[in-house]
Amino acid sequence: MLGLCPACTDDDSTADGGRTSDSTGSAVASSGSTAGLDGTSSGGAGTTASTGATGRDTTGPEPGTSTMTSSTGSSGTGSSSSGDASASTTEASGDSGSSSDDSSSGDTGGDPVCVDQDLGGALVTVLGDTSLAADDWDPPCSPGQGAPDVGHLFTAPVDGFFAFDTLGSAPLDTVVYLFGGADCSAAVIGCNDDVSLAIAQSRVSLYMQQGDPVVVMVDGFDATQAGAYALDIDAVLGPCTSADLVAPLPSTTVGDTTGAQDKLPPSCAAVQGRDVVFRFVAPAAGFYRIDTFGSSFDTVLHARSGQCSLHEIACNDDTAPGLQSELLIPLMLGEEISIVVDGFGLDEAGAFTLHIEMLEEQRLTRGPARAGQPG
Ligand SMILES: [Ca+2]
Ligand SMILES: [Ca+2]
Ligand SMILES: [Ca+2]
Ligand SMILES: [Ca+2]
Repeated sequence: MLGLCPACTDDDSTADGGRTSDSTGSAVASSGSTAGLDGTSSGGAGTTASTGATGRDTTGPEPGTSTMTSSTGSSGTGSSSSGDASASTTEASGDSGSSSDDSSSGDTGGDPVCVDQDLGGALVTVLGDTSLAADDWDPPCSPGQGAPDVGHLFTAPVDGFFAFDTLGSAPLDTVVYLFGGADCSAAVIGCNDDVSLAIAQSRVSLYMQQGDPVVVMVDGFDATQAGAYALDIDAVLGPCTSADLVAPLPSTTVGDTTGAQDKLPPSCAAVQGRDVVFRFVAPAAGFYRIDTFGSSFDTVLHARSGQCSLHEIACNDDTAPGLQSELLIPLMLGEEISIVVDGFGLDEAGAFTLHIEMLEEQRLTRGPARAGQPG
């Protein structure tokens, strides 16, 4: 979509749907997919991949693999134990309940099971075991296939950032991915294999609005990876942005990410990093330069359309000569974006300086068209 984002694809495999699922790979939406569930925005990721094929396991001896819409039938089978809102630990799917259903159905060619467990809006740690489940889905961000997987339906109890991680699942090498709807016919909107080079567990975070559903799939890296897992659901409740950046431009804003939480992942750098999110509304149509030059740490800058939507419009880790970051973005008059000042890893945090200026005022209707934007 937008140019001027040289680093965005460097590190794609760590943060983003890597489109590695074989023949049906077209289902993965193309934008930075570890993203927010903002129904109001024009974000491309959530809606473009409507085939429902994403993540569907096509390797097994499944008959009729072309009927991707079959997930409506399978979701919800034996899985409606909605948790309550208090944070706690819940024993999931262990022996009796849902996940044993799919172990009997999946391998023998039945419909793939999407939702093994309905968590409601509970911020819990789910303890489960993928070895009791079947291999129903393939992760779109890792090459591994053949591992059994367990799906969890989660519905945002309020607006906020939600993180889903399996960090407590060692030694299981997990992959976590999110279907952006109440069942697996929805597009995959986020996927992570490894949190870092040293950690084989996974974490995906996104902004959700109250009532937004998501299916959190816990999968293994490959066919050898099955066993006990801990899926932790955490939240930073509240609005998408912490402050507005307002004209006049150029503007300089100082802040500090030291005490901030990790809310949104960039597509072009480490999955985890403490961040501060600003709202910006373009005062005129033109090209804008946004940078963190002068900041005290290794920054990452990324921007989403609207209120922390799925649609990442730009991402940059380093712009020479240092480790700070720069974005160049064309914006329409009145266009709203969320600017994320992030760090390269959780240890990279501190005082930052954020500059915004408009480089060139233009009639963007005659310039490069923005995907998904009215012309
Ligand atoms: Ca699987
Ligand atoms: Ca992994
Ligand atoms: Ca972050
Ligand atoms: Ca950097």
